[in-house]
Amino acid sequence: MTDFDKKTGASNVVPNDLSAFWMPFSANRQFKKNPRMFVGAADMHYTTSDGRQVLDATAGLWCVNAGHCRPKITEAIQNQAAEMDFAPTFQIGHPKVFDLANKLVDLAPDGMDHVFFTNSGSESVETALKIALAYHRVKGDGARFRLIGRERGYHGVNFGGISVGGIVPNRKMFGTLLTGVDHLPHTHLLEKNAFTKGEPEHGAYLADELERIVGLHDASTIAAVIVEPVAGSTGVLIPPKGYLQKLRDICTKHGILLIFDEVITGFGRLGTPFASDFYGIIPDIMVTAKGLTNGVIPMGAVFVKSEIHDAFMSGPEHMIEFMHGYTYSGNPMAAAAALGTLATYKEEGLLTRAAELAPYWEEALHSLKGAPNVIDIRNIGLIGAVELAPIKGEPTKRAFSAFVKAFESGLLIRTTGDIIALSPPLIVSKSQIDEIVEKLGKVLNEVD
Ligand code: PXG
Repeated sequence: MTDFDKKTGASNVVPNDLSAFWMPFSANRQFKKNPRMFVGAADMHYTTSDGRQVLDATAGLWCVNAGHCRPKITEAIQNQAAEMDFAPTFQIGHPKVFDLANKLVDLAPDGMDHVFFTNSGSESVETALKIALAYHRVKGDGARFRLIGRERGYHGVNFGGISVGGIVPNRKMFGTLLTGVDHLPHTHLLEKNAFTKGEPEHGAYLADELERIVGLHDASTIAAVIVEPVAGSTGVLIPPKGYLQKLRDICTKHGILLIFDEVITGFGRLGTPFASDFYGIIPDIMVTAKGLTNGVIPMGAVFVKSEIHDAFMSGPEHMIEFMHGYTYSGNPMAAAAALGTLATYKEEGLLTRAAELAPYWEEALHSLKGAPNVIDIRNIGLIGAVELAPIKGEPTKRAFSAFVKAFESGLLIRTTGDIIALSPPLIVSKSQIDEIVEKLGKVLNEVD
């Protein structure tokens, strides 16, 4: 590809030396021997550096919910860059961030009337955990310091998030982590629930483990429970029927805050604005990022119930109520991108589109049952997963080969362990769903 930009110095020519960039969550040496580069994107497709089209079955990294390079969002960013590049939000404001906050709380479940801005899912998680701890303290209940996560949970990569998270390789290298953390068991019951369409039947009882944890530590020491309503990163674990309601009931009973990490489920992934709407369960704090700006400018948002926000609003009025925030919390470029994104979602009905497509998606995906090495297929909303049997002694290798083969055949999938995760942009058409499944089927037949 060509296009050297004289003004910025940026180039779409693939550089000869790839060594300087230490790539995140990547097999750096493997990649640099045989790089895969995207240089363009539009709607459902990426363009590679060798000029091929790749169908995006992962919405980038679960974030490009409206599809790529959508005009309203592009225009919003372009205009904002020319109008006002940056403005602080510490002790000063700019109108778009207030407008955005109002629009977001209108979209959020009832009672979640306040929003705190961050720049990523990881920062949203840290913010939510800090709000939970500080909330109990401002209420005079500061002995509630414990945080409860779940095995296989993913809550980003910062210290709070990996402490409550439950993905072992993300934790084991990093020392003592936060103290006072405990974990619920994960909900993956492969023997009982394999090939379930939608919500699995078995496993609601696993929420009762929270009662055991409360019994062990005493409720008066527990600040919050954090879970992903649908666990994404670990390989798509869908909550068993009744499980989330049980968690909600146990938290309410013991005065423990329930935090839903909706970084991947937020903004239409399940066919409702949030998973909370899908399951009819309102948490106390809701963590979001990704789809908030269509992934275009980094931004996260933490929603809280009024009673939590209001508990902080005491003391002298000139005092800062919550000692927390990021330089870029609610910055103008991100706010503009989010407003453009929300407008696009609204105009195109994207926050409910997954509900219309879900039955078609489900049938298409489950047609892969019987393909070589497939030990489970699961789906909910516009999320899907195909779990493969690992190669003996070489975990992750089979799925990674599938990823590389899929890329070569013009399909972008995500893999984690030996699980293939799918989450196409919410603009996907039925024929593109067919294409995803057909291409994936071929790949599954080709990998060893
Ligand atoms: N919480 C959840 C539930 C997430 O899925 C984060 C927090 C952290 O967000 P940031 O913006 O800090 O990355 C995430 C991120 C994958 C994949 O392939 C998932 C994420 C990120 C990258 C890849 O499943 N989720």
